[in-house]
Amino acid sequence: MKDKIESFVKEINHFSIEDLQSLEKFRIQYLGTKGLLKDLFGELKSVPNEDKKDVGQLLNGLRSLAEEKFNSHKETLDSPAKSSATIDTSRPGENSEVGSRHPLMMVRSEIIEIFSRIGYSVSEGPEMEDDWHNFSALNFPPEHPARDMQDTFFIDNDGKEEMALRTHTSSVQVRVMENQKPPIRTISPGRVFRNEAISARAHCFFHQVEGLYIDKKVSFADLKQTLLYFAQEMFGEKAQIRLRPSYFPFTEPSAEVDVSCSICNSKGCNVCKYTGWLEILGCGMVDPAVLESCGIDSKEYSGFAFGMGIERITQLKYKVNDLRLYSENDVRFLKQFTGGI
Ligand code: 2U9
Repeated sequence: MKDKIESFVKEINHFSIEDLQSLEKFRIQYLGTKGLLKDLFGELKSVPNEDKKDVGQLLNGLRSLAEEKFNSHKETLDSPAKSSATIDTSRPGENSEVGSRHPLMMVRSEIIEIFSRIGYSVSEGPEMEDDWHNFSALNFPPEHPARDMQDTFFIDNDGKEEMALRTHTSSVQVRVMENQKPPIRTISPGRVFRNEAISARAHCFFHQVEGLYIDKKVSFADLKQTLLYFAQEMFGEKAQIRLRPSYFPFTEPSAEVDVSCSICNSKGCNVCKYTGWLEILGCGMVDPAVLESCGIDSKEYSGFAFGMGIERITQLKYKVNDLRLYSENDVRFLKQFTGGI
């Protein structure tokens, strides 16, 4: 009996199954109700008792072999795409979709390119900051509202010095000033965080690019010319800017900057709210107290700084009116920006 089983193992292994017909033949011959296995299990009765266990195990192995062979060929023949014999090699390939760059990253790259053409380097730094780099070195008074939990995300630091998610990338520039001697000409793009309810016009995080230029005899005229250059590179050569006096703890004097509305050629439309101007950034001369805090002699050096929200520039360039669209990853929105740099 044992020899018989061994010869059937060989027979099953050599049985060639090439199509559904030969598969059915195999099933009937070995696994069917009148098949070989049924007969062999019937013969088990006449095997001497002392051999029954061994022969039974061999028969179970033979049945598994036949079942596995049947099942694996059935699977292949039932799904012809998997069988190499049925692949249509003349069929044209399927296109895989090409992704697109995020609009904020496209505008970020464009801003970096514009400033790198006039000698600005790019500086990056941590998103989690200490009080000194985010507030104190930048001349924020102790009672300033930005230091409040309502405006800033503070982080418990296991009993060590309290940390915060940076509220601007000025903190990166404080680090540059602490580590580098002037002349300094750098921009710092990055994500910043504010404790705000999310709506179409506000978000708890957004992206900034801040700029800093420190050297001997840097003037407000240098600042104005740099910003005019930026506006014309970003919004077209006809773009004009205007400066309105403002206040920031870290700059003195300070200004907010508007660019002429390119949609209506400054004639007035609903985008510029019939003023002909669109606010794009804030700027000013670095407060001497900030220079001194960062180890730079304010009698020898002066500097200017500016800051802009990348979302705001993208909104004006691509007419995106809801801030939430930037972080929802809706492909219907993102697909519209294919082909950017
Ligand atoms: C140092 C000193 C001064 C960066 C500046 C602004 C003005 C400004 C806002 C624009 C829109 C922030 O994203 S926003 O909400 N920024 O108005 N930022 S001056 O001043 C600095 C930076 C670094 C050491």
